[in-house]
Amino acid sequence: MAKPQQPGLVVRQKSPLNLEFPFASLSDWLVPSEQFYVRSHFPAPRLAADEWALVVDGMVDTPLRLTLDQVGDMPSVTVAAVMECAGNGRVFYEPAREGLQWQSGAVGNAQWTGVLLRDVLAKAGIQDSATEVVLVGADRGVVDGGKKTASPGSIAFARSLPRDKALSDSVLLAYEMNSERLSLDHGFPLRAVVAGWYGMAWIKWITEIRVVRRPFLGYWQARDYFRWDRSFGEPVLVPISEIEVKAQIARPVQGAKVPVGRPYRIFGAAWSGESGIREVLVDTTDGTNWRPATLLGPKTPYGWRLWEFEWTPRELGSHSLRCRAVDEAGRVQPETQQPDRESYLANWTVPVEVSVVSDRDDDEPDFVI
Ligand SMILES: Nc1nc2c(c(=O)[nH]1)N[C@H]1C(S)=C(S)[C@@H](COP(=O)(O)O)O[C@H]1N2
Ligand SMILES: [Mo]
Repeated sequence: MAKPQQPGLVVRQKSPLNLEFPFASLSDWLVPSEQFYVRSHFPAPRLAADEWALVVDGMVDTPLRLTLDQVGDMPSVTVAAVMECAGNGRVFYEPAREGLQWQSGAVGNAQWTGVLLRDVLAKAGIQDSATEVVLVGADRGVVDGGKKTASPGSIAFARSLPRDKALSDSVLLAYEMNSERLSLDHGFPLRAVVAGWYGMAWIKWITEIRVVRRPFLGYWQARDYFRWDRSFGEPVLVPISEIEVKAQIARPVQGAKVPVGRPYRIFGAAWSGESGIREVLVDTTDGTNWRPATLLGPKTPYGWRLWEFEWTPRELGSHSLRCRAVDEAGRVQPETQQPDRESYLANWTVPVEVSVVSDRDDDEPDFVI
């Protein structure tokens, strides 16, 4: 049967450029770079490869200024990792939340090639008193400081990583995506890959690495991209970090017509931050009969898993299809919206409503695979 068409990216904002991957067109384990979502807070800075340099400073023994060739001469590593915007699925919040109204496609799995951040830090000699590593992008602009604070003026996009994450083998400074040079919109010439963490930590157009002793409180660390944590008693703000466990249905799409009495392939992807996926469960009735889907494709530490579930509907009429992932740490995808997450981390199950029709009514055979 025919594959669904590969429609283009969905434009969520023209300037700065924000594009969504149409999740219904998911087919391969790696999302092609031209189809990968783009999330930018400011217009992309055009950096000339021969003028670009990466400065490493702060709590280091030897501050560095590395050219792109010098980065390229270091040992390279390649990691497959899913990147998800913390705002993915925001459109499903009730009541509606402010911000870009992402559906299910601010996520993708790609192969990233570059150098380990820890190798760069080792060259500079990170001091014992350093607790965080701040990654700074070359893009900058004015942000609205909100009701209580004045705008800080023009500031660069920056986030910090705790020392242990920065020194782990899951953080890269990447110059290639899916075996090709990084494109402008994905961060040319160098971007961070923070496998297991939400996208806001994956700094694009990186030009500075600043090693610091005290927690970094930049705009995107302290005024945006945080959640409330109540495990300390009084609620405290914690910067968003690890990706929550989640499975999404790519097909069928909302409102699809599915022919009765024939096997139909429900298909999607599942991922979780620092853990693998243990299982994906699917329910085709009313949330009471969860059955395991088949996990497909490569299993890697940070890539997503594709999955499928064969469903032969027996009854005509409307059906809600649900999926739910459990990760290897035992974390279960919630079935309902969670509190304390502002407009982020929308990982609860979103049912796909379809109608089962008799063969004669089926006018959308393209969705049957
Ligand atoms: N310098 C810089 N890095 C950035 C951003 C940005 O606006 N500027 N956006 C972040 C966010 S919120 C996400 S989700 C990812 C998106 O990366 P992509 O555009 O390559 O998909 O980049 C992150 N890195
Ligand atoms: Mo994001």
